[in-house]
Amino acid sequence: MQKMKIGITCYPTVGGSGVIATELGKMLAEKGHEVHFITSSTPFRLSRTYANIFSHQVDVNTYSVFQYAPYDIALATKISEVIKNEELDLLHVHYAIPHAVCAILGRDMADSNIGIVTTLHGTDITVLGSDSSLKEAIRYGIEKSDIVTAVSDSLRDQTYELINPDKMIETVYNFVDEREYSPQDSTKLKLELGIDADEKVMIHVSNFRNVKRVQDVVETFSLAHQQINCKLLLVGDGPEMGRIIQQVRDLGLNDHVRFLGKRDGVAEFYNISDIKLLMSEKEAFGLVLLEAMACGVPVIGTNIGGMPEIIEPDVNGYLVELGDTQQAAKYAVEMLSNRAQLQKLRQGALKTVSDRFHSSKILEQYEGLYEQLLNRD
Ligand code: GMT
Repeated sequence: MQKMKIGITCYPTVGGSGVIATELGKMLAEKGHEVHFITSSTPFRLSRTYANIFSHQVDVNTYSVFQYAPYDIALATKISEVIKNEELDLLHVHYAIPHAVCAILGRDMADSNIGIVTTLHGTDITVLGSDSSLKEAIRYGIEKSDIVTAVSDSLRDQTYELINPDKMIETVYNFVDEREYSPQDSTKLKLELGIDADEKVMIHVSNFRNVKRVQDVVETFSLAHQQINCKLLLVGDGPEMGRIIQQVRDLGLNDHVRFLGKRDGVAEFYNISDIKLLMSEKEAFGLVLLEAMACGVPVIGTNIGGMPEIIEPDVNGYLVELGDTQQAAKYAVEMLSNRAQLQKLRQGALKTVSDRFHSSKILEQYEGLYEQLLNRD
């Protein structure tokens, strides 16, 4: 495998797309490639120092004439500078808007012909793709990229439906760093959270946006809790939090729900959990499902977006229709009250991650695409 100089642009501080981009950059660096992040700030997951990872920060001019600071122009300019100064071999941008368009402009400004890989992550298509002020720019970004990937077949198909681009889109799934997400004994943390060692735990991790339907998670927990002694961990924060706090209060569940806020390392919380709940109405992939499964936690998710590509019913969890909290609670009670079944699903979850979504496999897929670009005529 030839060593490459790879530029990566992503949203550095929020969301699954930034996590995937940063983890990918770290793994590429560990394989000996030189990685250049071109972002508005240092990616938050880039905690360790790597000799072959460089961070190029975009400075945005805030001159008073501008009603809106021209971030996109500044990003394109920085991309063009880095292409020239660092002699990049290729660019990999995550999230279509504005990153794909900025990469194309930056390449043009640098008078370069390096390849551009664009990865679509979800809301860049499923939410922004129906906005008439962005749709044509998204199509342009996709069509002018050299290679386009989507994080699930579902997102690929939705992109064709919504944007109708004349471009082949390849699926490359999400992955996790198995060194961080793996089964570990975290009983001490469980006791510190006031949960008995033998008490069952459900977990939900998200940015508490409307699409995550956290109210359905709480409703499912409430129904299951009527039949089985258990606790719910809510990790993350976002616009719906106030509503969720009120819902928990109204249901009289304050003593049984732990609000843990935004956390960097969530592996320990998965390691004290028995079931992961993700009841979203849109989810291109659901990276948090993989994080849970890699810790041996089976999942209950909605039959939407990329989730059916990950959740195999009765193997690593269960699927329910959107909003069907009765069925979700039924599955949860069955899982929590049948030790052998829960153990089988735990093993199934671990096997799914290592067989189908192992980081080494996904990394190879991306490297294969990069090589295609480097070796084209
Ligand atoms: O909405 C989010 O969850 C954040 C968003 C992002 O772009 O940062 O996540 C999307 O990308 C993740 C990584 O590829 C996927 O695992 C998520 O499913 C996807 N979110 C949605 O489609 C809602």
